[in-house]
Amino acid sequence: MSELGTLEGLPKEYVKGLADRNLVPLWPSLRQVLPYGIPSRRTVPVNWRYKDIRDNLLRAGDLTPIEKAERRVLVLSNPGIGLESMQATPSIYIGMQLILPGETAPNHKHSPSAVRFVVEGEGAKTIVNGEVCPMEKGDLILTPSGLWHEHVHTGHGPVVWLDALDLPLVYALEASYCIEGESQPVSNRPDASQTTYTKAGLVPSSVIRKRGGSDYPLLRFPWRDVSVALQDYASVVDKDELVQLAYVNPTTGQPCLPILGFSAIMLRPGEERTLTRRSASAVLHVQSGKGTALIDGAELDWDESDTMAVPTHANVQIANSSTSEPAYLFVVDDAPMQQKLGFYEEF
Ligand code: GTQ
Repeated sequence: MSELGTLEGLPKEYVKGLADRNLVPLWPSLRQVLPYGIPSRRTVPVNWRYKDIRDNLLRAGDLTPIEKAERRVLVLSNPGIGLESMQATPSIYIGMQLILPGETAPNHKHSPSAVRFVVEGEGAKTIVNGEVCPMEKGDLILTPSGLWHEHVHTGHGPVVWLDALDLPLVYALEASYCIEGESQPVSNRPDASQTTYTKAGLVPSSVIRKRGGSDYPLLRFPWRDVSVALQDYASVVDKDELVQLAYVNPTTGQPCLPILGFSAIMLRPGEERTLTRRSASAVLHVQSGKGTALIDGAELDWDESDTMAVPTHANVQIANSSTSEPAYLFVVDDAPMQQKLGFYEEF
């Protein structure tokens, strides 16, 4: 393979003449944007320990009233990309949000899609287009693009959840914006996970007949159901199979949001596993349990409610260090986007 020409190898007045006309030569940068074999990645494997986040988040609760924050969030920023970029991976924004008793994080809607995965506390609710979604530890709540959402807390003690948004992508596309609104009128009916979509394989017949309805029929996935489903699945599959279930739209079977994908992994007691190497980036959040991870050579110890970044194309091994208890991981990835755009790969 021949060496490509450099910028320095070109006459200065030529390069300057190009720049004056808003032109640049490709060949000095070609290998940077199209490296051989594996993409260049700035994202580094990192573990954000909940212990550290929690102390600082509670301190934010003292320092900044909700009225001065709108959303009281500490952002998990990947140091390889740069802290100011607010990217856990190139496409995934992750924040940890605190709401205190009596507070309201006011109603708004925006072009990026978000999900909440509840980390601790009881008594908070997210209202999404009038649907009241209770927030219990491990529950996943969707606030898709363009849907009104506000968070309220009428219980006791702090409530913390993890926010995952496709913000980096939407922002890079100069398409990210928000609209404020009055507090929503709420439905008296419990959320769809308790009423309309209570069992896998059963959906309202009218939805199927009309092939219409909401793009987001199910907004809340209670952890109670997910953990039982993982245990039931683990009890029947071969020991060498990864116990992982994907969160999908119950009327289409497709990923529940367009850009980011969500799934839950159960690691059996003592289980060690190499994950399939993929072109997608990911974030692993520990719902419960403790263990170790080896991500592109970086050794990380993880504990309950920790959160780790997985770069695109990374080699990942994870292990449950308990020999008596399962460990549960919540996974966010950008596979749905990569699949739609036609460059998703598994290696
Ligand atoms: O709760 O609506 O972490 O709008 C970032 C932006 C949370 C939210 C974030 C948001 C929210």
